[in-house]
Amino acid sequence: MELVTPPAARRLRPAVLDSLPAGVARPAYDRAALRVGIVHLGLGAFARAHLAAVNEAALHASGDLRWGICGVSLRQADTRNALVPQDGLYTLALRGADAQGGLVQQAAVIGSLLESLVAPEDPQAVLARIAGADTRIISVTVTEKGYCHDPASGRLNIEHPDIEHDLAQPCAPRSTIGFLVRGLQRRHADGLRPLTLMSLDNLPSNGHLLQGMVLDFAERVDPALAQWIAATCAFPSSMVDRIVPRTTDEDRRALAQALGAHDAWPVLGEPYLEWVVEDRFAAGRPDWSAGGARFVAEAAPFETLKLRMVNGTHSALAYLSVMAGWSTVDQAVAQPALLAYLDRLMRVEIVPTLPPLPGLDLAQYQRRLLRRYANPALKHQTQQIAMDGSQKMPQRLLDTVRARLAAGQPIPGLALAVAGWLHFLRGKNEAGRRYDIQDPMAETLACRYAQAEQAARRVGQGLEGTRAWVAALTGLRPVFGDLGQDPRFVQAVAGAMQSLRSLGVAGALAAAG
Ligand code: CS2
Repeated sequence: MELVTPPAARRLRPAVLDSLPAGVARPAYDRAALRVGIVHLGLGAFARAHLAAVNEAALHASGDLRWGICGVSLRQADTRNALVPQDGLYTLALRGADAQGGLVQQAAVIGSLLESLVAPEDPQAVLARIAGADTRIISVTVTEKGYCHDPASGRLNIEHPDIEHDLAQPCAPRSTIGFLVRGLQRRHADGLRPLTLMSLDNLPSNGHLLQGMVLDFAERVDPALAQWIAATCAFPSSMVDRIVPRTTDEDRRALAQALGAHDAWPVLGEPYLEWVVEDRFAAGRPDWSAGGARFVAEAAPFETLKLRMVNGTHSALAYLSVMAGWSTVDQAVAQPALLAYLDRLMRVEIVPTLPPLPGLDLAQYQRRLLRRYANPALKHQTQQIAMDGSQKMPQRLLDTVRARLAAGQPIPGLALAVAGWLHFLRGKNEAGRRYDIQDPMAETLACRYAQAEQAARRVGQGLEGTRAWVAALTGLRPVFGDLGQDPRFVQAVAGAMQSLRSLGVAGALAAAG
């Protein structure tokens, strides 16, 4: 991302806060007295538009200044480089549209990010923060691939090069799990109190998943450490929901106009926000309910709802749209055939697989979701959602497929979504425009794709050839588990694939209706 360099005098920073336009919210608590109580791994746009925003509301409501955030970037220095001259301040702009389609924007300067670290530059500083006496919560948004796990089974992939490295090298970890366990190891050795490790990523039972991986790694380092973690640290699961598109230079320019100050690293999001989190914390927590969080005993039903309805349809629409050349989500859902497909996919195929959530009106949830997708102010790129499919498919679409097949139910819409992903893997859209497959398993996928082409050539054209092609790709166990061995699945995906190939995306969607 190109950094727009502003005239230094008008850069967003504490000294300009008083001169911002009246409608822009800003920190009203004593920022100088704020202490780091939360270490956040994965300082991307999502965490800054979600956790930090909710935390900001809690700081305002409670005045409890133990809960400042130290943000850690696991790879790049760009966020830290942009935020240091701003003393950690940045703008969150929530964007929607009025009835006429005009932009409606609510901007707030967030102040709870006290420190930004770049892990590869200074892993010791990160470990020291995790092992800090005041640290009570470690939160994590490193995206699906950041866990170095096997997506189908949810278990730590101990052959991952970063995990191998971190098991061998205690002092300078590279992976999220390595940092967590090595940091906890120090806390344990120093006799410090246990803390809470909280995943905010789009993974099913994200707390349990994180706990399983941390314990697996810790067990290999020192069984006594693993025992201490298991007995004393908390791993609440949570469901998080807010659409946060990648910020563009155009967004930065527009925001500079609105603020009268230049923010080099703002975040944009939709006004909608949900956070349902299990109320199991080992060393206290802020009262995030002030910012809209809901504390529950069991988050799993909410996670399943969100992963299948929101993320499942997001991925389905992303692959089909990239192929068809619809570059943003609002543009995609303006296509009547795609909208009708998503409506049916949810109503007919996904909803019957959901666990009961008393009081939830699913028809209303679905209508609201489609309205969120239609938000014209977000310009959410379908290519952005299409990233990392190998890590996303299992919990977003394949678990739903499994649930339906187990109940003997048909899967035409889900099969079209899966076929959409496989089609997307060819690396060029229907107009012949090429794109890169951004996926941690890109090499494996490319190799499988070539094998699938070969397998299809051997069998010949037509549905038989397509079935062989689909069987070769869905035989990839780290993604599909044993689904690739289920002829009902392979058959349904092959049918959808035939339709995509012969009719194109628009034709296949029309035929599906
Ligand atoms: C999206 C999510 O990029 C993606 O894969 O599906 O980031 C989605 O926008 C959020 O989970 C919404 O809460």
